[in-house]
Parts: sequence; structure tokens; C-alpha cells
Amino acid sequence: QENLSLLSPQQVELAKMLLEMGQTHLFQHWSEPGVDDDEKRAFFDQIAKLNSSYPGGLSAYINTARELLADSKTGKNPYDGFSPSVPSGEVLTYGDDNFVQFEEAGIKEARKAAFVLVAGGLGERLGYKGIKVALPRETTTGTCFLQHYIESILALQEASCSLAGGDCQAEIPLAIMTSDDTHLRTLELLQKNSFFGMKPTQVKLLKQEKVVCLDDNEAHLALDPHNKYKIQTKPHGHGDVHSLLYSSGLLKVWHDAGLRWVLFFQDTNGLLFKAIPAALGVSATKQYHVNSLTVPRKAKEAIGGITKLTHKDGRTMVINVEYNQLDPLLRASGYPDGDVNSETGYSPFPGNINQLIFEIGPYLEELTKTGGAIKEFVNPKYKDATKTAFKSSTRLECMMQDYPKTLPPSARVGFTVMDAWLAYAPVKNNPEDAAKVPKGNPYHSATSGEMAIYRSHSLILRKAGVKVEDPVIQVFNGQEVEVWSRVVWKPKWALTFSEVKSKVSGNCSISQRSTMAIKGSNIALEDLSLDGALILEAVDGAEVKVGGSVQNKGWSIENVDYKDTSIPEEIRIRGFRFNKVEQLEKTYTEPGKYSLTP
Ligand code: UGB
Repeated sequence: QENLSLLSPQQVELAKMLLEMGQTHLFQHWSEPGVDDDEKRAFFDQIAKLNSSYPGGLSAYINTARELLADSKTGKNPYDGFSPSVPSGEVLTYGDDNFVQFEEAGIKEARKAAFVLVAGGLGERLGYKGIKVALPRETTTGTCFLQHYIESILALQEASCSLAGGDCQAEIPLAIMTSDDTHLRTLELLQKNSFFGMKPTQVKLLKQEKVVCLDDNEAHLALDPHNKYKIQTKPHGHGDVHSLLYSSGLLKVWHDAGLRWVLFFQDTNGLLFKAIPAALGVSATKQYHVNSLTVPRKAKEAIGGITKLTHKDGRTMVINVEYNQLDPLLRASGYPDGDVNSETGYSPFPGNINQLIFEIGPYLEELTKTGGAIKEFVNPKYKDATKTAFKSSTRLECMMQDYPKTLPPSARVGFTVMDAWLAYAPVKNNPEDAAKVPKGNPYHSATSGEMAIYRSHSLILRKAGVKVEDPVIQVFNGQEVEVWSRVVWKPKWALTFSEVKSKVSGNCSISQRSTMAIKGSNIALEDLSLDGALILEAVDGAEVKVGGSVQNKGWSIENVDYKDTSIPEEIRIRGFRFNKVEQLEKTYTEPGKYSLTP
């Protein structure tokens, strides 16, 4: 009470709210006025920030927490009354006519799209000390994830504009959700590299705030163990992206500028942009309000399963059921074996890769009603079976893919299934945990993430008629992987299957031990036989035709151990590095027509 005189009228209001919400304990240890006054003001600055960054404020947070904690204590199943079944979606086969048509439709729509990268996570499972978007997507060129994403968006922009007759001024916006853990380093990475070719005004960073921690089932806010004038906070999850897009006004700006789609993606999926054109084409053709990109999922794989849920009262929804909930849900609903593979070798429930495409109009309309709040959950670790005390403080969490949970049945929610080799290669697990993944399930490691890039490029070239030799099996950091020819190309060389086909002709072949990096847009391969390493770079305006036999000692692959700290972390987490013995390297710096036939 005596301390109230320190506070501004707004701070007094916040203090009253906390007392009304049963949070008296926060003030019990406060010293008399005149002592720790700065700390007390800082406490209210923090409260004000926490209050304004949560839709509905702290009182809404505490009320929701009490409800969810009570449900958790009684063991209430969040899927009570719902029974799961396998949904049907748009299943695409890479390279067939249907796929090519969707790709073309997607490229056409791309100039009306905005991209949102969620990159606020620390990547605890990976354990890498830097930010994940700064990791090389592959080490043949060393291009990091963020650079690759930006170059892909710029290539889409150009392809979409040239399809529109070349007279369009579209600049596809990119928003990046960061957190205190990643914000500065993400900004620095962009600034140091001139935004990787994007206009700085095209990129917006939205920082998510953490949410308050809770000490018990009554939702008493937890104090920081090291500072009695500070509330302990923890990340709220990637679901924050919706409230941030709304509260920042960015979604409205995009809507008012005539944009039609918003595409969400995660920090480390190096294959994603291979799947974007077709997936966007599906959204546009089927007029989906929500389209979620999926891949066949191995049972128990740590990705959610897209599931049709039918309630006893007749309601249905198609939604992601998180990996730790799918098995118990199935067991409780007449599938005694739970989450198991079917005769296809995969779970019947397609895997969520958190690549979501929303139509902006209906999305903005919905957020205007909800303020961007989405369904949350709580996951307290109890001390014992009485569920009365926690081992450590807990907090509410939310996931971006839960957005459709509150949509009316009239919303058009669909999903698109693509091959995992084309669309999904995340880097989430550290080498030790990856090596323990059950045989046959994907490792989701830096090793598998990079090898998947080479496999995907090799398979695409095969589809386009190039003879790419079979892979060999090798073990890196305890993980058995297929090693294909190390083929990579910049997004501006080709985004779609039609583009790849238009740049490859005659009899081309690539041996397994080969490396090929294409870093220019106008490089055509004609009757090329490659056995070694070939690195090609060309400025826009240089038209290069490459053919004949290229043979050299090439780049060999050396094993490295993830525990060997003399090797940079970015490399040793892969378990291999390249020994660049010999290569043919050509750089074309002037516009003009060239032919390379060694
Ligand atoms: N992220 C944030 O931006 N902020 C946060 O507070 C937390 C994360 P994880 P997760 O595709 O493999 C998801 O930790 O949550 C960003 C889906 O829920 O890598 O365990 C973070 O930077 C799951 O259904 O993944 O699992 C990263 O970019 C499945 O689809 C992204 O959010 C799985 O991803 C994901 O965070 C998958």
C-alpha cells in the first residue's frame, strides 16, 4: 500500500488487476518505500509489457491458465468427444502434368504473396550455439538458410512478374518472427549481408515476447529465482505469429496492398521452396482459406499428424494432432496399436511440416475477431501423482498450426501431400539424438538435412532426363545416409520442374562422386558428362551453354566427428566435410553468350 505512491496511475491500475487476480504474493516481500524503488518501477515496466503483449492482457492469461491447469489436473483429454480418422487431401506426384499445372498456377499467384518465417526458437533439440537460420543449408556452396530463403523469394518474385508480362512492380514481403534469443543475431546477419539482395524495406522483423511462468495450479505468477522484482518468463511458442501479424498492423498493410496469400515456414527446411509453387497453386485453384503442406509420416516421427476429428455432436475439423498426442488419441479411440505404420510403410496420418498457406482476406477477418489469440495448452511437470505441485514453473504455450481450431465449419481448410524427398529436410536434432532415431525414420539432423538437398536435386535432374548415378550408403555421426552426387543450384536457375527441364537437354550424365554447383540463371546443360567437380557462376545477362566431358579428381568426402571441437560446429554437426582436390570452376562476369565444352 505504501509503495503505491511510487507508481504512475497506469501502474496503479496494473497493481490492482494483479491483486484482484490473486497475485498478492508478488508484493509480500517488497521492502519499505525508499528501498529498491528503481527495481519496483522496473517490475511494473515488465508487467506493463507482459500485459500489452498478450491478447486480452494478463488477466485473460491467468484465467485461461487456471482453466487449462484444472483440466490438466483432472486429466481431461483435449480431444474428448472427438474420434480421429484419416482425412483426404490433394496428393501430388512430382513432375506429372497435374503437378506442373499447379506449379504454373503457383508462380502466377506468387506476386500476391507474403512470406512469414518463424525463427524465434532456440533450437534446444539441435543444441547449436548460433541462430539456426545462419547455418549452412549445404556446405558445397556454404549458403545459409536465410540467404537461401531470401534468394528463393526473390526468384519467385521475378518468375511471377515475368509471367505477368514483366511489367509488374511486385516486391514479395518477408516478415521474420524473432525472439529475445534470436532477434539481434538475425538482424546482424541481414545487415552484414545487405539483406542478401532484398530491399531492407521488404523485410520486417517482429519480435515475440515471452509469457509469464506459473508456480502452481492456482496460476500464481512465478518470480525470477534471482530477482524478487522480476517475473519469470518463458517462450510461448510459434503460435504467437498470428497475434504479432495482427497487432503490428502488418497483415492489414498487406491486405490493403492487394496481397492475397500469406505463407508461413520454419527456420531450417532447406527443401521447402521446391514445394512452394505447387502448394500455392493448390491453394489458388482449390480456393483454400487454409492449406497445410504435408509429407508422408513415419509412425512416431516427431512431426504432428494431420487428422480428421469428428465430434459426437457432428462437428468435424481437419487439424494437426501433435506427435506426443496422436498415439494416446488413437489408442483411446479404437486403434489399440496407436500410432503405427500401415502396409505402405507410413502412418496413415500425413505429417505436418508447419508450412501453411492462408488466404489473407478470411485470415484478417478472423484475427479481427480474435486479436490473433489461438488455442493454448499447458504441459506442467508434476512432482507426484497428486498433481498438486510442479517440479519447475510452467507456462501456457501455443502452436501456429492450431489456428484452424477456432474456424467455423464453413472455412475451407485443406492440405496437400508431397514427397518428403522434395519438400522436407529439417535440421532439428543433435548428432547424438539423431543416431538414436529408430532405423528407417528420418534423422532430422544436420547430416540428413544436407544429404537430402543432394538427393532432391539429383532426383529432380533424373526426372528431367539426366542420368544421375545411384547413391552409395555412408555413415556420418552414427547415421546411415544415402550419398547422392552433390548437386545444387541457386533458386534463380530453376524453381519449377518446367524450368529445370528447359535448362537440360541431350544426353547428360553425372557420376556419384561428382559435385555440381550452378550459381547463375542462364546456364544450360547440353550433352554434359560430369565425373568430378564443376562450379559455374554467371551474372544475369550471361548465357552459358555447358557440354562435353568434364573429368577431374573432384571433391572427396571426409568423415569428421561431432565431438572434435577443433572443427567449426557448423561442420562437425554434419559428420563430414569436403576435401576440394580438383574442380573446373568458371565465372562469367560480363553479359554475353558463352559456350563451355572442355
Ligand atoms: N519457433 C518460434 O518462432 N518461436 C517459439 O517460441 C518456438 C518456435 P521447433 P516443434 O515440422 O518438424 C513443429 O521447435 O514446435 C519457431 C510442429 O509443432 O523446431 O517441436 C522455430 O524457430 C510439429 O507439428 O518445432 O514442432 C522453428 O522455426 C512439426 O510440424 C519453428 O517455430 C514440426 O515442427 C518450429 O519450432 C516439424
